[in-house]
Amino acid sequence: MAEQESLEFGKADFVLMDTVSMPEFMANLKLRFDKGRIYTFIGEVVVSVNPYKLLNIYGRDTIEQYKGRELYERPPHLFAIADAAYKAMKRRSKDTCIVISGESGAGKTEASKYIMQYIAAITNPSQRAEVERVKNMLLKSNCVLEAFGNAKTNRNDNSSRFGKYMDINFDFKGDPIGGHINNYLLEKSRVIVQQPGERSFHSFYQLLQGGSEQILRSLYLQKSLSSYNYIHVGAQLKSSINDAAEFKVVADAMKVIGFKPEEIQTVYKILAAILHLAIYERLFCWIVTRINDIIEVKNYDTTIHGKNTVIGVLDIYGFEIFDNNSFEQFCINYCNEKLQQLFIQLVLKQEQEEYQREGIPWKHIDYFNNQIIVDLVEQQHKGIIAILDDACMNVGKVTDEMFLEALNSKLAKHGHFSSRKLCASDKILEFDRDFRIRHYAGDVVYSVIGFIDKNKDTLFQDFKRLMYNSSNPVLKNMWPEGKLSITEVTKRPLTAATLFKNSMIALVDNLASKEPYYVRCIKPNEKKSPQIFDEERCRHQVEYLGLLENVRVRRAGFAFRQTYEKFLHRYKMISEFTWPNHDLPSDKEAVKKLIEQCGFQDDVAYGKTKIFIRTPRTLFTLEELRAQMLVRIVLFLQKVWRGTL
Ligand code: AOV
Ligand code: MG
Repeated sequence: MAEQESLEFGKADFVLMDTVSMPEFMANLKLRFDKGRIYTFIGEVVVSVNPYKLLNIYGRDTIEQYKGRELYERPPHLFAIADAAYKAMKRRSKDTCIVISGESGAGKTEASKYIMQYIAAITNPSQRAEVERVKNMLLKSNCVLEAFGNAKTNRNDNSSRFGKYMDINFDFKGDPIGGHINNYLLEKSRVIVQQPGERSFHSFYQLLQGGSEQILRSLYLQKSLSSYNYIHVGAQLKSSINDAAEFKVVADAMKVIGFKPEEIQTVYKILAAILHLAIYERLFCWIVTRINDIIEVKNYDTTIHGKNTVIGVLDIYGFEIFDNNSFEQFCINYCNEKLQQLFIQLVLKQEQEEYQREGIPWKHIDYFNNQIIVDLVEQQHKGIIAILDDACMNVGKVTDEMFLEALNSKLAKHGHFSSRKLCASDKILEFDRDFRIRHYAGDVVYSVIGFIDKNKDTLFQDFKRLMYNSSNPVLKNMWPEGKLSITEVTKRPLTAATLFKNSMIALVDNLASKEPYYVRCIKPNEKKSPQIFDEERCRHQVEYLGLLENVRVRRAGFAFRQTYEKFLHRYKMISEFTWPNHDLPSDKEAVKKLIEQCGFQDDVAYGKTKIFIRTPRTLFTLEELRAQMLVRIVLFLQKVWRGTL
């Protein structure tokens, strides 16, 4: 258990609660928030409440207190989890990952930055210049990506509008030697449309407000924000202008004036470019690719230097509900369902299944399994994405409303799906333009408007070719498919939703292949206030994050397990019954003998193939005993060698 701070700060680990109940959980969470203790453990999971104020708990002195210490030796902190992931990676050559989840504005991005700062601070003790350079680049990449990928929303002034998974590669010494960033679906529609009170990506404002006169002049830009529609949210004016008719009038006028047909074509292409905003996303992906080119590990020879291991840090857009939810919110919330499913799989499900398999007495702990919602979205042929793709595949004009009808006819009976119908007696008159998903974190109503277009995400091949043929090498680089021939491009590209789904499945597979550490972030209120602990909002998050179930599984469970064979391999020198070899009937019996000799029998359970240890302290003591024995063995061998024995 975590080192106990003074009791006035509440319990540092929820596992220590007197009774596992929601009121007690909430009382502890609130007490700690009020006292500025924003982190609390559930075993190895860190629960974090956004303080909405700067706390003096991330400085060099705090880093020193966590460096190299065991998770439970210090009060709960992000640094404890970062150190645990780092140690696991270094000691056991394990790839690890830190998964940070929580709704929009809960503090994920800030947490990911503190974790990276910690890792940077504790590595490279010998100050190798090359490692310092790599660390600096990894830290700096955050700020570039935030400028281009974050924006003010109504939920968060610095909301991530893309998902980010960053691998940090370490050499055999445990020093960072490079990294790789995967980015997920940027909310590009924000460039043209923002909801009231929201902004476009930070980069636009930064350029206009911060760019020198000279730079702005060279780009034909004015400093005044109000000059640019996309970033100046004006009143939506109703007008009687007939755009379609005007289009023809203007085209004719251009011809008359003497514009060549190809020039007019180019004007339209450029207009299309701006409308499609292909470009902003391309720019963003290009920036990520450029960063990756620079930070990727080069010339690492594993035969000379040993294994190169990885710590992954996942900071993705949090679950969100706006007044108006569209395709992007659908993807973002689906992504959060996938991460919740991973947490359930790894923390709640597999853990309990293992106890059952090993024959450890276990009373099943119930929890809500959101797999049903994941299936609703991603199931082949039947899920929402499949139905959307079907609609997009249809030749002929398919409208968003037709897609909604298809959803309704196929999913009407699904417990987590509904769509409002306007009915007169038994007859359906028309569908409203939205559908509702009962997500694990709450109900969200999505407007279908734009789903088809955003999913198709078509860009004309002519346009791609135009960009590819640009004399500007950067532009050319952003549009590599422009070089494809007509025959090569006739293949139908995957839709945006399917690409996103595939990237989510790959992400989850990747995370599941590593040793995961979790940070579960909670947003204390909707007002961004450091004072308010909105009990209802917090309880809701504790509920849907499954934190109480997490405590229950953890409390009844065991912190550590290992096969008898491996356990003996590591600790057999502790007991004369097992060192150097045992003559007991089985490894299991030998482990029992060793444990009893150390007096830990009340803290362990013996499974069919594995020993289970309840508290980490027992493990630490075993480690200490092992270290003492190793010293004695070495001294003994030295004496033998010197002939002084
Ligand atoms: P998010 O990443 O979870 O939301 P952020 O990490 O951007 O949320 O946090 C939102 C804001 O809360 C930050 O800009 C800070 O003002 C404040 N904050 C968060 N954590 C801390 C902390 N540890 N100390 C002080 N202030 C903090 V989103 O990206 O919207 O899902 O898509
Ligand atoms: Mg964020």
